[in-house]
Amino acid sequence: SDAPQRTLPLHCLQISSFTNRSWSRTDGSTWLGDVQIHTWSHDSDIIRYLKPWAGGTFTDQQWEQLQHLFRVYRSSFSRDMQEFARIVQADYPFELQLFAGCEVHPGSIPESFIHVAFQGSSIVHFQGTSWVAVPDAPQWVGKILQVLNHDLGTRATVQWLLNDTCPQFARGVFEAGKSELEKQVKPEAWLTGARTPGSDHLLLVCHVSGFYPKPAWAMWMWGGQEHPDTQQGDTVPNTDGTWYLRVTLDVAAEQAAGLACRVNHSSLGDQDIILHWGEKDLV
Ligand code: J81
Repeated sequence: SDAPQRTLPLHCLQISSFTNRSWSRTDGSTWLGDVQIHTWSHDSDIIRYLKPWAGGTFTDQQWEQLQHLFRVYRSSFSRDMQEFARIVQADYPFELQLFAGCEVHPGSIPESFIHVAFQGSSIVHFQGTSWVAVPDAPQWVGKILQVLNHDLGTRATVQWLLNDTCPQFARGVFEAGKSELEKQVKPEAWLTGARTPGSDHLLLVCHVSGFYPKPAWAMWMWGGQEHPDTQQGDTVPNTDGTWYLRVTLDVAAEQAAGLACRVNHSSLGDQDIILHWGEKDLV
């Protein structure tokens, strides 16, 4: 169909820890939106699928070619970074993080990127056809850029990975995993409350758990109005790929009666969950 094709960003994370001149480890993962699809451990020669559809629409041969490229890359990376560390006299231990990926927007060109961080701060990224330093990068980064940009073969490969491989792979893997990625899982919700020691206040907690996708809304309600003192928690992952959220409210004990928690999520349509506070919820 001609309908705009929705996709999700494809992200690759690499963490490389350099302990001393002769020892380092590199671990990697790939994500489609908030779903992890690959893991690549330091002690493994292969990039492992975490989902049966993690190969997307690539053929076995295409995937084997990529695996080979990344195996060469991983060992070259460790060697080259040790050499750079020697050139700029970096102190050990140090940590390098690579964040790379692409997002395919319907009807416009894909956006791809690679960012490199040293000791947690961004230093270098790939732009157009070459490596460039971030504006506030330390002075020594200049020396390394000269060497990096001298390697035309790697620059060509990076452009190919960013401009062709990544968008093609992202589209394919989204297509292959579509039913799982677009699943809707309803939340469960429950209330707990505890007396705040040394006062006549209650801390009420509305728990919302097991939902997918991530966006969810929960609020303490009083007389049909959103209670302005509601404290929003962060939405955090459960271990099974679903999400958990809680909202809390600190109230005087005598005001607790009549409070309710209201929950909305895409899986519920307009059937919000409404839970009324009661003494039974005290723990
Ligand atoms: C302490 C210093 C911190 C500095 C941080 C700098 C960030 C560096 C980012 N660069 C890289 O990640 C590339 C590292 C590997 C690269 O340098 C090459 O060694 C490697 C092998 O290249 C050689 O063989 C290639 C064919 O296999 C070509 O012939 C090339 O010309 C030749 O030099 N390059 C690759 O493996 C290419 C794939 C790169 C994929 C990068 C993804 C991030």
